[in-house]
Amino acid sequence: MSTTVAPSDAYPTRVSAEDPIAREHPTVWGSASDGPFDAEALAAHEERGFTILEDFLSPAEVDTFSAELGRLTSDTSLRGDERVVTEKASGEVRSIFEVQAFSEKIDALSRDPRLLDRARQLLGSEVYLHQTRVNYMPGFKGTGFYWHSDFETWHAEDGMPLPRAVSCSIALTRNYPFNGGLMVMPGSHRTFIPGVGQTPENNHKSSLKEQTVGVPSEAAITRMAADYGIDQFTGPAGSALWFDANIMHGSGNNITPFPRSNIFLVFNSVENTLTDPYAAPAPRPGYIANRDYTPLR
Ligand code: 6CS
Ligand code: FE
Repeated sequence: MSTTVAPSDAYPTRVSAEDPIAREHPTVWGSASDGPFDAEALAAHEERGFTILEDFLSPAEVDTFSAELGRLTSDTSLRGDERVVTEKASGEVRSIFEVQAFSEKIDALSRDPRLLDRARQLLGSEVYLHQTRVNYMPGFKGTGFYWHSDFETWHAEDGMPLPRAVSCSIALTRNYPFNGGLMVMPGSHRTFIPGVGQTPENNHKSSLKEQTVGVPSEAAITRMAADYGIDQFTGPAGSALWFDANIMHGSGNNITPFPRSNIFLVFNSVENTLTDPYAAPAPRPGYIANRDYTPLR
């Protein structure tokens, strides 16, 4: 069984074989003169596929956004909203998508020059928000995300042509090594691992709780862990992790008393707007894959 792929598909996925594809596109599309990252930082990001900036938000801002997150996760009127994803077991809030629609403060943050200037520099163009979410990984029962490439899903299910998107994950709580912190494989973004298998209808209804389609095999993960190693995003609240759309990443469960909360903003280049899904029966809803490409100001 093989999936016919669109002629312009540089990264065929959800096919019958998991043959790695060498990335033919850059990770950094801009240059040192385009923004706050200097040449050394850009070279490191190109090489590793991620950049950690500590003290990205001030302690006062962390308090502001933490209070905002608390307001959103305790607002029971939001529970019925499809943008609010709950934990399978406990029913607690796990993620809130399109969070800027619920919070003017987070909407303003997405337009803050500290973010916009860096996203534009990394992507070499004007940018818009492909997706936003707050992840609230509660203590004791917080479940993680298995290994995956975001771009593999965004390509297959949202029709994102190229890996010309970057995520910024801002920690609102301290990320310890033990409370479900994000793990990344440095350098893995330069290899695209096709998913095997077909995308079921309305896959997002289950994949946002637990992704099963499009994840790499254990053999591929074993090989990549040997080739690239595993780094963990740890650091104080207020730290920001900028990571390439195609980097292999995942997070473990959180059985500690310490919740792990972050704000997750995905910037896509306005030169990389969505087409039809490359490997799914229908596009995902706009709150997961935004189709308003108006450049962020
Ligand atoms: O499917 C998605 O778009 C989401 N899934 C994961 C596990 N990470 C990226 C993204 O938020
Ligand atoms: Fe992800």
